[in-house]
Amino acid sequence: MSEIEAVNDVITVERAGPVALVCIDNPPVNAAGHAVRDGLTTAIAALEADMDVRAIALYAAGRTFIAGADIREFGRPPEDPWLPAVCNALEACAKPVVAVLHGTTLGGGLEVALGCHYRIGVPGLKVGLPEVTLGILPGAGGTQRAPRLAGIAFALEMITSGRQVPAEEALEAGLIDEIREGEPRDIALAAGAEALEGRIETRRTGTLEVAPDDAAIAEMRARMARRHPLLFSPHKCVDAVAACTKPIEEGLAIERALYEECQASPQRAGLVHAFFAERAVAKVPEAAHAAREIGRVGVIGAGTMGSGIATALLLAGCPVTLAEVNPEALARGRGTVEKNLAGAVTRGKLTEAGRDEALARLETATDLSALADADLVVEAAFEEMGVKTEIFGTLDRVLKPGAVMATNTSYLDIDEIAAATSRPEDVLGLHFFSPAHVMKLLEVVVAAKTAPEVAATGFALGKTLRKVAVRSGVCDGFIGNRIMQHYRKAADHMLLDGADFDRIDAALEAFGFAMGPFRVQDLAGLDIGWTYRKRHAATRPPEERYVAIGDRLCQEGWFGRKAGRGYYLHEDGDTRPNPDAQAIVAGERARAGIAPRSFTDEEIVARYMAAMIAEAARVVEDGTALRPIDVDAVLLFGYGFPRFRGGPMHYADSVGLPELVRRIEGYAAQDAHFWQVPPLLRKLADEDGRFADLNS
Ligand code: T1G
Repeated sequence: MSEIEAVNDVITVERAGPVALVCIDNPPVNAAGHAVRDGLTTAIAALEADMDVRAIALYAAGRTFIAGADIREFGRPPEDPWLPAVCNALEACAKPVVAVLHGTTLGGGLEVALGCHYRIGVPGLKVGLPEVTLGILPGAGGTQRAPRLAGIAFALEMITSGRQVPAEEALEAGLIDEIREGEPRDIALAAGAEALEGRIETRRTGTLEVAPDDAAIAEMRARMARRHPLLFSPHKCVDAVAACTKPIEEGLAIERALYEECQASPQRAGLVHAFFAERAVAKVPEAAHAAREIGRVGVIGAGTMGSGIATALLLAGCPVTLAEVNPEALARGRGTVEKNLAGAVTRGKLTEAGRDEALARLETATDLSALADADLVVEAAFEEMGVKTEIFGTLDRVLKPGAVMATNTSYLDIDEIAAATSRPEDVLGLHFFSPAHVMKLLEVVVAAKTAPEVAATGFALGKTLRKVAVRSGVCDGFIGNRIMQHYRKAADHMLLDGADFDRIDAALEAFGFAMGPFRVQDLAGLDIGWTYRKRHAATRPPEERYVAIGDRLCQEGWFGRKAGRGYYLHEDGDTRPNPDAQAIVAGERARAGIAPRSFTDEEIVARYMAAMIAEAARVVEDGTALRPIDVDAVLLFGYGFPRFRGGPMHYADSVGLPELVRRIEGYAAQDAHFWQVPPLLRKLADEDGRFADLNS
């Protein structure tokens, strides 16, 4: 007869004769928050003292064993007992302790398991130490115990990459001792008995010898210096693992000191903010509505964007009909999809069989009537209102009732597109980013008449595609491109005033952006911005300062990488500033009567960020974005914003809002039209508030 006793709300102990089963039940992911740590500590102490208990087995309820420390507790004063103490108590326990792992046993969860004396994985288990992705390092013994089981080289790779290791690989590496089919509780019960009978070989990880491997450590130090020159924690991870050849107590003390340095770093705050941003964006008013069923998806337009969207859908398992009126363009589009899928195979993201299945799900058509059975259609045709309204008019006649009609427009008014149909409630924007099968961001643009369940369907599709879907209202450019247009102007102003484009790019890349604004434009094609500027020429306020350098480059046909030249020359994979572009810059400065002045890197970053934050504040203020954290997600996942800085709104909070107001007012002395303090920013600054206050 077994009896179950609750230690607290999240930990229970079940006694089955001499075996005690400790169950962790803290949904959704059994994070090791205070209650889990406290309950485990109490349970272990009680079981150790209980003469009737001779073996202990840990397992968890729900979808996973402990998925790590409770990240929400970061930045607050730690509450006893700490996780390292829990792991040490498990390891020191005089009775054999077995852990049964399932789901995603990550971070502190794996560290708890490493403190136990034997580990069994359920098929499908993944283990990992992803702390580095949060700007920290495994701080509950992971850097000391993982190398004792799996060797220094393996532990280094796992800890510095943060990757999830499948059960089979974990077994081969020695991180777990066996893989066993069954329910975690049943396995725990059986394994507890086997442990006390000596049928499985339990041992304390901390007592194991670790073979020194100075070469692996030196190699990883060099790799981290190359790959992550701006990041803090990857280097500390290597330092911590390097201490594992010392006696365990000494190594643990070094790990702890390094861990605390990481916890105190602003990068940790930025990376944790990014983690929550990725998840917060799903919390939208429409989430309460049931999404419509999506089977076949139609994609209209077989250009780069349409083919990329079709690829993303195929990779996610959706059947796709790619429609394009021009047969040659359609054939090229199919070729692009095939090339994209082949690339996924080369990168190891897709098997050859998976590629064949994906291609079998693809149909093509030159007539929109082929979309009659589609449940959702994404239009990615030419970016012109007349083209879009004609297509939507046709879709209105062809599509079955209840089909969702999405446009991938980047700038056009979706209310106007929706008005071309008799069912505007079924219309929304799904704004993908190029390359659509790679970029994580998806803006779900909810128009004035979009039905809530249609918006919910957009989010459901985002989830299927494993994208970060962010809700945006309708405006020129939606969240991302609207903010981008503004900070690019700030970059153009600096360029005209004397900061060279390569200097601006370099300063922003040193700040952490994946690419500076001029390099990005060369990559995307300078003609995109040109088209946009031409469309807005008629409505541009006369007092707006206009920089025509990009237009001049386009007039020469220098559209960037695809043309071999733009701001930069692109030759054989090599890029260097285009001297002709530099001459155009010099000519425009002279034409405007500007004596070029010098900018420090700091000033370049400060102005660029102030422009970004100002427009972002307006986007929040006018309701285009639901919350500041949505803006952060857009810039992080679609615009190469440095993840360790958390996004522009998080960064603004870290600079201090009164300081930002002062900066913008200072810049306004030269250009009062461009530099205006958004009322929301001023209000928060006056009230000593932060953008983060608006996130909940
Ligand atoms: N702490 C707090 N909340 C967490 C959490 C965590 N560790 N992990 C997930 N959540 C929340 C998440 O915010 C979401 O909440 C819900 O759980 C479901 O998550 C000492 C210090 C486990 C693979 O980094 O990678 O241990 O949005 O939507 O897709 O060395 O969550 O519903 O309100 O992501 O099924 C190391 C982080 C911590 C793992 C599940 N561990 N989590 O993915 O669900 S540091 C991690 C994940 C540490 C020690 C150190 C994933 C998942 P809400 P979800 P999912």
